[in-house]
Amino acid sequence: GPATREANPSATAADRPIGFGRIQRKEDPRFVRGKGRYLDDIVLPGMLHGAILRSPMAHGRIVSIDTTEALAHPKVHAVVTGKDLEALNLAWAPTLSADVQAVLATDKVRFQGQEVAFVVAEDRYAARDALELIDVEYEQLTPVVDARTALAPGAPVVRDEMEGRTDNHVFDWEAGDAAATDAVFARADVVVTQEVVYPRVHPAPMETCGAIADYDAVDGKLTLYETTQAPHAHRTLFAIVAGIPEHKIRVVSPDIGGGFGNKVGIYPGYILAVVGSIVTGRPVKWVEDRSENLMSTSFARDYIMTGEIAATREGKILAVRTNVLADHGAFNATAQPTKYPAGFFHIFTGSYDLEAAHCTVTGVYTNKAPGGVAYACSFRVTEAVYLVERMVDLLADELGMDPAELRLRNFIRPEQFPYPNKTGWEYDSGDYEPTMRLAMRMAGYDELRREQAEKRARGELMGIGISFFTETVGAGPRKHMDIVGLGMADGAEVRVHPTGKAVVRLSVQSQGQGHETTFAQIVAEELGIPPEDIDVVHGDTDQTPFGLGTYGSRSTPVSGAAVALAARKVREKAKLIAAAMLEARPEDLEWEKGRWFVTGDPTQGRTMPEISMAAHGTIELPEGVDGNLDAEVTYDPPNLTFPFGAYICVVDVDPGTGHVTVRRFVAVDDCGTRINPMIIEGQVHGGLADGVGMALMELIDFDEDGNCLGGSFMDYLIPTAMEVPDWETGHTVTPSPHHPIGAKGIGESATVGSPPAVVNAVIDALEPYGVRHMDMPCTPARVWAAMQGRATPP
Ligand code: PCD
Repeated sequence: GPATREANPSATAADRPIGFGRIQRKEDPRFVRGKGRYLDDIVLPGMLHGAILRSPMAHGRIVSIDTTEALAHPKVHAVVTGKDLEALNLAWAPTLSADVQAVLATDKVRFQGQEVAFVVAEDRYAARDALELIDVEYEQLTPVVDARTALAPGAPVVRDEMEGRTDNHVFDWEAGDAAATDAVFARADVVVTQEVVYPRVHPAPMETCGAIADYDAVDGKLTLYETTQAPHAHRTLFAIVAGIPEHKIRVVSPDIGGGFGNKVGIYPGYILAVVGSIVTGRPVKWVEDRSENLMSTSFARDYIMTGEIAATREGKILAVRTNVLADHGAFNATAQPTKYPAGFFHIFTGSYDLEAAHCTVTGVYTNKAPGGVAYACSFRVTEAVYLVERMVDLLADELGMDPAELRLRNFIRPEQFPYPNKTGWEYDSGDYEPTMRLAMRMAGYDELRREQAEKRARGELMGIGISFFTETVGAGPRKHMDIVGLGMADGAEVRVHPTGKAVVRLSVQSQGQGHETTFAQIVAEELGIPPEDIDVVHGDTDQTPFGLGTYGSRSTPVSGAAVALAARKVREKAKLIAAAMLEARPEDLEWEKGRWFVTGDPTQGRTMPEISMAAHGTIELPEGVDGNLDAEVTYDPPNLTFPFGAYICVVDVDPGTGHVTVRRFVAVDDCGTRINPMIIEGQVHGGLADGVGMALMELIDFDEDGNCLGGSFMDYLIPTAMEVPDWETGHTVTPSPHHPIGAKGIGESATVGSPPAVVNAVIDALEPYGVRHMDMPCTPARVWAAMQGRATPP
């Protein structure tokens, strides 16, 4: 491979860094031994099992539900229907987007797979058997399947239960300056327009969603084990929805087998487990199966985008403009800050210095599953990056320019940061050209173009695709960003025990990305305590400070900052205690990792363990200093962080079958200060595989009756080691100026940045066939159709 490929040595104990660096993951000894404790590993005494009866059709009126036979099943303890929930005022629950969602359908079913009844039984098998004994009579209705026809006059109304509702309109939203953008477009030499579809996909984590509810009727306390990425937010919402006092709810998020945004929302199954436990007086476990996961929880994307890009003949990009039609399914349950119904889509100005930009987004209801989660994406950044990176490639094609050259000419320049873009963001820091040049060097870009020309002459189809992305992650300043009224800040608490070992408690939640290691490394870096001596506690609302949780790559930008600042508070307190111990003035002390010493006399110093023992010991503490070495911080970020990267993908397309092989993939990422390079590489590898999957294989599709065609891994294809190449990763480091340690997020960069690189490569390969654009996924059938000049098949 190329010389720039990053080595992957694991540090030995001797050279293990105290702080940032490549150390092995503290959580892996339990994971690689199969000793992780996931939701389904938890078995409580007397626990019952729940199963959900789901709608077989996309749209239908419920005529009657007969549960008599199911209730007569010897192992069944309870059967709950929408009518029962109505009596408890729980049939509908608020969503994260100020809409409501049916917990169990009462009037109509609005998507295939919707929750209709809940059975609680002795075991999982009996619960499933009893579902078949429930008799539901439906009157089938015409569904709204195509978002493009959802607003047509006379379209069936999905949400006819809402007072005065006569259409399927959810919201209109816009960003940027329409008039200024129109003016720039009017005087541009070149305008390129293209409809670009980001189809419906699904996060599909290895572990599906589930919950165990344990309601204690004696003390009124609810313990809820959940696969959740946001335990504290869930607890508050449960308190509000179920009317259980918040201090009587404990949410425990155990080890999580992948989240990818799928475990942000509160699903009917979670609420039903709670109802089941209250009704039966026993703990109730509910775990969805793969098809339930794919059909009913949290789809992502589903944006139909009409993009326009304006430029001069010489290749100066002037402006971008887009109209988006967003399919939100039957209930508006997307997760994003309240102010932004289209999430952070308005970062679609990309990495380019533009004169103007404008976007409008219209949301519609259809008879499909609700969700619209930020699947490996900071609230629609993925759609935005895909759109702009496709449009730039289309422009390059129109101008007859090399796509790398066009990007290099239009980047925001380093001296322009902090850069206010035309839709209201302030990019914190960036230096794009070196990142792009490194990727081109690693790929051997010019050599690749020569190889491509030779192959084309022989009739072989080779494509080179580029994407350069800028994300906005780490929501958010709380004055601008909230989710259902909860400001987007996060807490952290650091305690140093008398013997100098420490514990750090987090409000955020790992789903596999290694927080137990990296957050220990942040404390280690700040206090000089070895990471193995720092315990990271998360995933239990009784044990951790309040905060909004993990998604949108916000843990490092927000919680990571909270941890660094809490550790710095501890360090300052340690200074006062060390001064007392040394009989020196605090201002005469200097810090080196793990120790305060007297300026000019390094022999006069005290180490952290000495100081922590003294803090809890018998020496007289300075005025105002209490006897511990603890600190707590709730961090409100002043801005988001803006990671970026340059990706180059090389594909070969089989001219006989349309099959695409990703031969090489070069990814150069810049996430500012790097805490653990090994974990970062792992994050990038995972995201790249994810992106190849979306670009080539993954699709949640529907037939004209609204039947979901992606309800199993037989139909919803996700990539394996067979479909992905040996990744070639590199990095540059442009720290965030406002983050205490200069770190930006990395968790989603590769999923965001890679689909356009792959699709651009496929389209580049098809150039001899005159193909300008095709929509994802680039399956053999679709590539073949594009080669024949036919429209994309369904
Ligand atoms: N880091 C470092 N450095 C830097 C940054 C970062 O080191 N500079 C690291 C940290 O610390 C961690 C990781 O890395 O460990 C990541 O981070 P971030 O970026 O901050 O992120 P977070 O928040 O933590 O996480 C989250 C993400 C997301 S969001 C997603 S999708 C995905 C990712 O994460 N998911 C997952 N990754 C992962 N991995 C795994 N394994 N699993 C999972 O599930 Mo969403 O919104 O939810 O859709």
